[in-house]
Amino acid sequence: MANFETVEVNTDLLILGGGFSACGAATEASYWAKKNGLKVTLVDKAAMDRSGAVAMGLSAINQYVGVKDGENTLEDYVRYVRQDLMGISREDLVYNIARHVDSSVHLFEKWGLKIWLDEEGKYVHEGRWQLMINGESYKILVAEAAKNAIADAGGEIIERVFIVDPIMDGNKCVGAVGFSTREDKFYVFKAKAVIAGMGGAVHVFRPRSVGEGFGRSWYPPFNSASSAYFTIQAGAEMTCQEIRFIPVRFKDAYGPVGAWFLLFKSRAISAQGGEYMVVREDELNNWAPYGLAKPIPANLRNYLGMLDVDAGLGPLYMETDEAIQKIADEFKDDPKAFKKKMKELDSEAWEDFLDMTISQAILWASLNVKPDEKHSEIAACEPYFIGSHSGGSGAWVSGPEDLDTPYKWGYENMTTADALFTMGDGSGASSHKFSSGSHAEGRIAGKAAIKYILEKGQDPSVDMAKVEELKAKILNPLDLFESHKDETTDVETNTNYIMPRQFLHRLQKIMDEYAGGVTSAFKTSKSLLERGMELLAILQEDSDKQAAQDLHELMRVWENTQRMWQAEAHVRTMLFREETRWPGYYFRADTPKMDEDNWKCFANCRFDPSSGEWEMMKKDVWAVPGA
Ligand code: SFD
Ligand code: AMP
Repeated sequence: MANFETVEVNTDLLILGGGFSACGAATEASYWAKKNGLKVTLVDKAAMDRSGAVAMGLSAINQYVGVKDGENTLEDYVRYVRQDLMGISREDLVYNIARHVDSSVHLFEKWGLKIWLDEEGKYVHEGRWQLMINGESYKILVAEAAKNAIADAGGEIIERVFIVDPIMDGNKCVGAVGFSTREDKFYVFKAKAVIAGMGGAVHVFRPRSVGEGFGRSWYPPFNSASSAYFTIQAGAEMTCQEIRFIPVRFKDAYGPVGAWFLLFKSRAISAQGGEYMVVREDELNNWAPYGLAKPIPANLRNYLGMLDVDAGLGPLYMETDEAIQKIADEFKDDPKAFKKKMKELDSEAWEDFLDMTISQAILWASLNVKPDEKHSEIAACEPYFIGSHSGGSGAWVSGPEDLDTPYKWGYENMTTADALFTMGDGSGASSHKFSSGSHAEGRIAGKAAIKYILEKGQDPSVDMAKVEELKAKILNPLDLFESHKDETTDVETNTNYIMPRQFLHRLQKIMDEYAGGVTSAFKTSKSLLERGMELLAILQEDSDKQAAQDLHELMRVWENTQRMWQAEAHVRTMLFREETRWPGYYFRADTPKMDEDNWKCFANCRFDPSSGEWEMMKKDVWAVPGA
């Protein structure tokens, strides 16, 4: 076996990930840990300052309820999310996050985040729930606060360690194992409670981008389903694994559309069909009552555009020039003011991407696009697993004790595996939390985990023989490469192993062609999914034949394996739910309609690590009274 030093870390609370939810958890938990003499340890595969989905920054905060200004109520937000997810959301969780999110945003502002203010000093809204920010350094700012809180409470931060598996003691999570991506070190974390905050998943499906652009995607390629894999391997119940998110984005560089639709009030059209969300409005009746909601649910906004593309009326365009002109025209009687407004709008248009998706600004420049002069193509991206946005996938977690929810078992955001909590993209069925809501949910989970440790915490009983087995399994790709690499003239072509990139292409091809990816226009069926399961079973067999030349490739191997488990949970749940509820995300051609009588429920699943069996189950939707 590769000669790796084993580093053992003992702590009270272990936070996995260094992203937005983890920063919330670290900031909150450190406060309570300091008060109670407990230790908090945070582990990130990258460097916290620039890790996770907000690494490049953001140009908006997409969840702010504005309760203090009486603009909106918590029930308003619960209703918005219920409709956008076609009736399927854990309203107790959405309510719980909505009542805390504004305080996280106020903290960000106190820590120095520039939130746009209007002449009266009020926040500038991109939309009803979204605020405009100068957010290029948003992550650095929020990470700094988390780092300070951990240091102040005597905790520790370990960066560049890739977490793979949970350590279980029966149904209790007592730690985690992983390896350094910089040194030959294998890490064993032992803890009284663990919070998985390692984001969602990209590259489970084949991306639209190819060749040297292969790594280009909207959601970050370095979020590889580590949270989902960790909670699945712990035997925790998962939910909404079928609800992938497909964002419509500026084509090829994945620039977001929110600011264009909401702030610039831009129209989206198809070249031959016109404004598809207007022209195809009748289609929305087929998806009542949710199809009749305003705003139109995100998946249906996609679907109406897809119908035009299927009809050969594409490409689709965002009418940026028309939108900017329309706003500036309000100043046309005053040429000086008009010129100033045009300049302002132009810089806002560029800042939107420079703050968040730089490649879109680069593509505009390289294609000589001036958004105030020329419209830009938009397109539906490949599917992502991001429960914090308009998707819903994640683990099934306990709700707040003070609500009459049927789904609470003592500690908020604890999974069905004891002492294992999750948040952000790791927790499911609580969509539309975005960066701010993920931070707030992290705070909820952080405080609840400390409460758990104070009330039920025990010294972790870790079976070191099992840990040795995990070490051997996790380092095996290095051994496999070393023992066979010299048998062929090209180390990447070998009958004894498969390289990470080769494995990734196989996974993505299966998902793209059988599970409703870009190539199959997001359509699938029972037969296609069953065939996909057959091929996934062979892929699973070959997964322990992945080889790694170095630490970087070792990380790539385990990212692949984590993605593969996310893929299986996804396909199993799409097979289980015998209807089409989210056209625009996926369409089951054999069950093309929505079936409110039989399927207005959660489709949950659970992998039993001891038997290796999967269990599928339905759970009722509980509605917040008054929402
Ligand atoms: O509009 C391991 N998001 C937006 N949210 C907003 O509020 N406003 C916006 O404008 C947003 N836009 C946006 C957004 C995301 C992206 C990618 C783009 C644009 C281009 C969504 C938010 O970013 C998102 O909701 C939150 O960041 C989710 O938080 P969280 O904590 O669930 O995930 P994370 O921040 O990605 O952090 C994950 C962390 O885990 C680490 N990690 N560590 C150890 N071992 C492993 N195996 C690990 N695997 C991952 C990562 O390094 C990271 O630290 S808009 O377009 O939607
Ligand atoms: P996006 O840029 O697609 O990530 O969206 C950013 C935010 O704007 C999210 O809160 C979306 O739900 C919202 N959004 C995007 N497009 C629209 C639209 N056409 N109508 C209403 N809300 C939208």
